[in-house]
Amino acid sequence: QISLRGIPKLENVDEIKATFIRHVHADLAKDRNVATTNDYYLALAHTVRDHVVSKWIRTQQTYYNTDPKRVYYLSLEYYMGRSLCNTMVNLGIATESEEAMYQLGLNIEEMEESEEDAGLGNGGLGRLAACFLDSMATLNLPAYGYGIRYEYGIFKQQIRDGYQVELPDSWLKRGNPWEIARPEYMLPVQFYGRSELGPDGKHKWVGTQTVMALPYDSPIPGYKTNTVNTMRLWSARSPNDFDLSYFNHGDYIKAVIDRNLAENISRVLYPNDNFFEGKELRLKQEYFMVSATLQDIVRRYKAATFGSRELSRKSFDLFPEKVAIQLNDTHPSLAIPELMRILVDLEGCTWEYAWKICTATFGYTNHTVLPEALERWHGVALRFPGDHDRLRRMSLIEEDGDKRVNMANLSIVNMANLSIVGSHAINGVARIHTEIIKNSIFRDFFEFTPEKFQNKTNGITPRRWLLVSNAALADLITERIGEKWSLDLRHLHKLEQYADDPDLQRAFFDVKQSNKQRLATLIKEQYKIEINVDSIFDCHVKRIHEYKRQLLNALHIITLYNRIKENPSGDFVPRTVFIGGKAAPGYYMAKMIIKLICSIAEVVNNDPIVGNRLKVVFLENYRVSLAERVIPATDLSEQISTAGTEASGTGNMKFMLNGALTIGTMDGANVEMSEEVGAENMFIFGLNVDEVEALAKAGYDPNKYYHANRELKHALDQIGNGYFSATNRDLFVHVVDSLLKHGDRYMLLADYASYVETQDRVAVEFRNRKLWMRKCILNVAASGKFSSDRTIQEYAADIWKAEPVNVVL
Ligand code: 26R
Repeated sequence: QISLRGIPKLENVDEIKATFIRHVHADLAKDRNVATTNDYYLALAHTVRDHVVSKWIRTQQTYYNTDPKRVYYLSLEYYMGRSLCNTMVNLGIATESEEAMYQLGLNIEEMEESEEDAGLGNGGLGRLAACFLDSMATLNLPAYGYGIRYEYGIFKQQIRDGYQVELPDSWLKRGNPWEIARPEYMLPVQFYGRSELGPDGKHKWVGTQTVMALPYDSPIPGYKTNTVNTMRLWSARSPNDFDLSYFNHGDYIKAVIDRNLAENISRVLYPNDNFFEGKELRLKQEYFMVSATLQDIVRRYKAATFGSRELSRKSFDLFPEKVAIQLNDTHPSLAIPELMRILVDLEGCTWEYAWKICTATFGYTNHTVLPEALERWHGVALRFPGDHDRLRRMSLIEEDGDKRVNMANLSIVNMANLSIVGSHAINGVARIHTEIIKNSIFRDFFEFTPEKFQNKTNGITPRRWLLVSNAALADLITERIGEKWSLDLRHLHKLEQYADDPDLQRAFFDVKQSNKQRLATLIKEQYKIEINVDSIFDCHVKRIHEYKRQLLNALHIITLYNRIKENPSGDFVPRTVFIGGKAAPGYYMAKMIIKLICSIAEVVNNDPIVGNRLKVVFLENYRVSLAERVIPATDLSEQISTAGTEASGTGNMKFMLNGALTIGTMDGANVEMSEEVGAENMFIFGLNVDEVEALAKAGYDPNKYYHANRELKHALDQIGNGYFSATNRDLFVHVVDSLLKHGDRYMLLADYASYVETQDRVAVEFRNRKLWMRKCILNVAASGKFSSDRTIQEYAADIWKAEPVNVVL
């Protein structure tokens, strides 16, 4: 059996065993009678970490000695998931470790399951940052990821009585073996205060409150390379003199207790996805991260010795040649005014010179076009939260007289506009998305500086999303086409020639079937639901949002259910619909959609007439580690956002790489996927962007579709009249109203008929196993474009102008 994870070398296995046992004893002070699975996980993590550190140190030395242009990725989110298996795979010690644990009589999979997800992200944007770190290291780019070490990541979702309940994610409670605190590099961050003109004519920022930023470093090992980069996350710490007034007044206990106030800054990730909430604490998080990071970047720039005879650089002329900073959406874009402040107020540069340096340094990536997601910081709202009267009195447009603009309150900062003017490159994340930002939301800026705008279609790392999560498929591919694909995913094209090969089709089918079996077992254990592994595994997993149209999926489920009820002996292709995702805690409609799906599941799954022909599963607490189980087991990937709303999507790519077929709209990266694989090998449906626009312009009336389509009307009536909520018949009235009475903003009704028709084709084609497997293979073969290695190469060449650095051990 050829395995990309490598053939175990016996001396390495012995070494791993010895180191592992030493860690159980020395770090955990336990023997085999008392050690828990988590202890074993920690011991193995430390063993693997031992293998990383020499490469890590060597990489950082090399960067210091060769002083290359460095890339800084700034993000408020990193959705990393688990590190153990990923680190072993990237270091090439996965098989050895497995063998070592096996020889010790331990179950490595169980140990891996003991690791908490690092859930420091909401969804797409945070997971993209994690994939980019993997690709930057694999491509040997001298790169750093900077962010916040939230004590609590994205909340843990529980479903109680069909409703989402949020619980805190205390992911650090049992320690984090992948981080190292670096108190020696702690930095001060200033808040509040005012600007004063000193006698030297310089402006000084005085009367501030200080919060300390304590860095925690985690290694980011590249795949099949010596490069190990650093992710540096800041944790807020109170300075020793935090509340001097209390110390001075002798209230020592109160002073110590209040240290918490400063440390709240890095307490918790804001769980909003695509919804801007102007909270002061969030703005503090953004500034905290940016200020600490820029101090670090400037320090590193100044300390460089290579290529400059100065021991410490004093001129900033070379700054843009040595530093590229990428802003992951607008969240870190206070970096622009902060670098201006550093250069002008602290370093004595002129405004014009500083501005040149800034624009040459920054790049900005936009990840959404939804207007409610755009960050707009309101000066007054910020200082007086909730004081609506004050806001009205101070509003920009004075209500009386001749409606003059009140200049004193021109204090709304549109962070996207700031990011655009302060950067030399602005990019969208899929071709269609880039066209939309150029033609609509950023049109004025595009007309002003068209040369700044670029497209960088997203990608995913094939390490985590194939090698780690679907080793069986990875091995199968390698058996056929060799192993070059793992470093250059375009090599997958070589599979195309075998699309009709019955042996490969059978092998693909077997891998999928065993992945489905594994997921079914997990579901059985957790929810006591019996799943038919021969049914279509139809998966819709992503954050719950109206624009992602989980509700359209629900309408289809109801339609299938009604058809079975109307024709109980009919011939139906069995289907299991999996829907999973978190709703933002304050997003009422998203939470009601979860409740609706759970209510439909309750009815469908317990109806004896339905049997094993239709099952509905709401996957609780969908997250990176659960995605690694669900995606390899999927037959049909749901990517059904209203055309023009999903910037790119990256789940779509993960499913394609794992041999699922896609039902989707012409939105985001689906467009490019269909271009790569051919529209005939996907299930494309619904209105395209132009048609959505035209319909909106002509006046969209959802009721027209409601009255014209019997099955649609039936499904909506059932939701509205309590068919799925017998104990509270009005429960879902608001859900139906959002479609029929409040305009159906995302045009579900307009796309319903086309969606259902296309789902019917899916069912027919699924029965034709040869045809289905052929399409699966063609999809995998055509997924090479969607490697984040390709994406990162484009960023490096077109935006960062950064070169790889070879690390020699
Ligand atoms: C709180 C507010 C400021 C906020 C807005 C938006 C917080 C978080 C977001 C997340 C958005 C920007 C996001 O995740 N966008 C997704 O980015 C992915 C990576 O580019 C895309 O694939 C996906 O289509 C897009 O929705």
